Amino acid sequence: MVDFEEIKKSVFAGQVEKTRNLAASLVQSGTDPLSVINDGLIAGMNEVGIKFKAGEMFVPEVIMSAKAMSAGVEAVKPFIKGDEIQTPGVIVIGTVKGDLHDIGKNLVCMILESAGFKVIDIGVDNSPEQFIEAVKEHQPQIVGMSALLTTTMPAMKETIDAFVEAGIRDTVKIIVGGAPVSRQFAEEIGADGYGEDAIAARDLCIKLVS
Ligand code: B12
Repeated sequence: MVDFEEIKKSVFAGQVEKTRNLAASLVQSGTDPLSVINDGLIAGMNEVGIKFKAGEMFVPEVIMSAKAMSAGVEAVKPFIKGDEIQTPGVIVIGTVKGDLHDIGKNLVCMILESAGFKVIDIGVDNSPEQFIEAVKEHQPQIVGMSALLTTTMPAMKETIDAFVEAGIRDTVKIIVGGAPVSRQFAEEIGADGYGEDAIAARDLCIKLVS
């Protein structure tokens, strides 16, 4: 049983180099890289979320924790092997209008790439028009939208409505995710799928393209 306490603490404390080194040494000693991400790095970030919500942690500290988490993910990335099965597919993914939270989206991108998908990451704060432009340019099979704020969740529906309006809704599968998003919400707004985490997102995309 691997002890993830130390790496969780270093994410929580925003220790960038320490987190990078701990993540590297865990994978080098044979720990599953996805477990380092989920049980170590994300688990540490979840603690940050709790303290942030309680007003016991502030934005600069949260940003340091986010940086520590990203450094850990970078260290682990080379150890994530592509899936044996070829899963060809293009996905355009971004956060919706008004939402700057990109840590989760970046993780989803990384896991999808490791599964063989071509990922077009359009970044944060995308208007429906920007999603539509990206679809026209890259012709993906899947579009992924991420939202971390309850106030930006409606932008997901607005984007889907804009796809209908632009006549491109049926050309793509639309998937949504982010902490406040649920399967029920995804169904309500007419999305084709919901993924609760990066692994679920990968499995969903494989299912949608096969
Ligand atoms: C880090 C963070 C920030 C950082 C963001 C840095 C960055 N580059 O992303 C900073 C400090 C900038 C920030 C700012 C703000 N934040 Co903030 N933030 C967080 C925090 C602590 C962690 C989010 C995170 O990265 N989680 C870790 C990742 C790995 O998880 P995840 O994003 O959920 O992603 C996973 C899944 O959801 C899924 N997924 C994600 N996207 C997608 C997409 C698809 C298609 C699929 C299938 C799956 C999927 O897979 C991911 C990987 O497993 C959360 C608390 C929390 N616990 O969520 C608050 C939180 C989201 N923030 C919050 C708030 C209020 C804000 C601010 C408004 C604060 C302020 N007053 O300024 C601003 C808004 C900025 C903006 N316009 O977007 C609130 C939102 C409350 C609400 N109900 O809407 C939260 C919940 C904190 C709280 N409890 O109050 N924040």
